[in-house]
Amino acid sequence: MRLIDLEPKTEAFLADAETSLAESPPRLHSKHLYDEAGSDLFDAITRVPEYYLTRVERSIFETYLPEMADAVGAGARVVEFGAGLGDKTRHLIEALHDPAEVVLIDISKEALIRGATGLESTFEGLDVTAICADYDEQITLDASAHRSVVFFPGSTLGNFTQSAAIEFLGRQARLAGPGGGLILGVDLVKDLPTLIAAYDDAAGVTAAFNLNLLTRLVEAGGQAEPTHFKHESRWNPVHDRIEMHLVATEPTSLKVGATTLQLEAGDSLLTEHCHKYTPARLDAILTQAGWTRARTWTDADAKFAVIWATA
Ligand code: AVI
Repeated sequence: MRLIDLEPKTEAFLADAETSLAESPPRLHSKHLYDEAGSDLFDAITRVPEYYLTRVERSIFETYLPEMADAVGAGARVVEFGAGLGDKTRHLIEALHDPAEVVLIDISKEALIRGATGLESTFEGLDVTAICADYDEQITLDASAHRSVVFFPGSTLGNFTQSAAIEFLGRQARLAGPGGGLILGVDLVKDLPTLIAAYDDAAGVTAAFNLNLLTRLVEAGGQAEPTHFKHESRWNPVHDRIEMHLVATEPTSLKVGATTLQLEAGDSLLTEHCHKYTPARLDAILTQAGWTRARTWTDADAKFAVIWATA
């Protein structure tokens, strides 16, 4: 395994919170949801009945992997954002026709090394490169005779604003180069009760995931009273997205560095965007980023889509 460390800057939570809580509306950024407790809670979210995304995407892969492998073609170089530990990566590599190389990109060196060594031991002879970098980095790969295919499953694109999604996919089009490909998992616009429940499950796992941000803030030295907040998932019809909020249930204050924020009952902190796509909005983003959608695989209820696009 070859490790390339681009030494991404991990932005300190408190410094970032000090700035984002002073914005209007006040925010805590979703990238901070994933400390150790948050990552475990997200794992638990993927198993609650209301959170259909992981289950449905998996079923699409199970059904259409042979078609995806034919679209990708033989001897591809697969480039995955995220540590590649999951079943999705393993199943994709298994299904592909004679894959040449896998390049894993992740901000966490530990997760990256775990993912890369796991893949290497599962697929003997597979060339594995691990790059420690964040999603904002323009990665350049060695020239290769192999077609590069970017793999970005799991609806993670949905957590980017529309402009950030275009920038990210544009960087991946440059990375893949002309003739390169993209396998992208995205969640689709659907009825409101299904969407709201997916982000506000009855067992309260998503609520715990969201509220964990405040616990983290206190542990890191900020001042906040987590019991003065409740979790809420809201639909924003202008941007076709679920927004996760932490809503004050009584007058309360937060203090982080030089920022003091006074909240009345009902005021909220925005913590995450989860965009849902229509084919038209997705195509607009892909086109602006330099991609053309060539195939779309979806489930019987058209809840989720995995798309194949070419650069
Ligand atoms: C990681 N990401 C794709 C999840 C989503 O559905 O947007 C994060 C999440 N937030 C609450 N539940 C799940």
